[in-house]
Amino acid sequence: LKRVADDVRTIPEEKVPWFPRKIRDLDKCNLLITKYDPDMDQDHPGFSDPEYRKRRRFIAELAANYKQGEPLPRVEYTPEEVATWREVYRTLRTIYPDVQTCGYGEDSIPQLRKVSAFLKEKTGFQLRPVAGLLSARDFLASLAFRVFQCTQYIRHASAPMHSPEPDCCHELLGHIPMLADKEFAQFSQEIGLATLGASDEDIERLSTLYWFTVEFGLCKQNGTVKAYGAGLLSSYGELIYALSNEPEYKPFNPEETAIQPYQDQTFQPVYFVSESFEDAKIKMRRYSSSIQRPFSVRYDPFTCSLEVLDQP
Ligand code: TIH
Ligand code: FE2
Repeated sequence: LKRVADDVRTIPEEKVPWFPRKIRDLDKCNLLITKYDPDMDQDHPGFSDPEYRKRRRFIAELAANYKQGEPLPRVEYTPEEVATWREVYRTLRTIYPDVQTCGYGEDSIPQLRKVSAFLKEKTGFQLRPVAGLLSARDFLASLAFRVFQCTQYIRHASAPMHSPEPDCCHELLGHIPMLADKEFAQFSQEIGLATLGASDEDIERLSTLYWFTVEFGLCKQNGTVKAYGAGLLSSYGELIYALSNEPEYKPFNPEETAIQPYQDQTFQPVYFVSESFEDAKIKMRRYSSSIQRPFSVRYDPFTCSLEVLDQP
């Protein structure tokens, strides 16, 4: 009887793609996408700058060697890198409240170790270094563990106001302030949990939803449309554009948003506006629970691992 029962149990599980179950498994969530790699992409602002490319390889190496639980690597930024940061920071500072914590300053790029400790106290999120753009499946899976895979290199000095790929300006000025918010942290983790073991099609839809919320989301607050997406908060160029009334605006509705084509070379042609952040959260939760999986997952914060329960 036991054998029969075991066989029955293994059938549906075979079709489920592998996913991390313990926080240590995130060491295996490291599939990089070479899309905007400065070594591969001729349109990358750093493509014809051998010094920049060498530096990127050095910082990528730090991330590639990292294992979960180790202290985060420290990067001694060069004066040129600090100058790029200063330009981005100063421009954004004109529109944001002052952030005088964990090493942020005009002349200093904060170290991930300090920022991660700060986040951990605020919302339980922590950082791990990543060498570049990750596959959506691996990137989103880490959110289920309240781990944010964070780049540590900086954008090329020739294009400070918009970068086609994530860099530490984007992470530190776009994502970190949002991840320090409890509601937003919860929202992010829930997207991550929904992706675990999901089909490629569901991953595609969930990463599109992530794109139009966490990265490029707009929402109303006291009747005014505001940006909360990290891709807007870190790009002065796109932020101004997104709030200019020039692009198209659509109401956030997960079924529709999930299938909206998007591109990452330049500004978005369309943005999705939520009635409130709370509303986005409720709608997203409803959408996630409609995804069919032969099991359900619950994150256990005491053991930093997942409880996987068979669906009755
Ligand atoms: N375009 C953003 C910036 O310039 O800060 C970075 C990115 C966000 C999402 C994808 S790339
Ligand atoms: Fe991002």
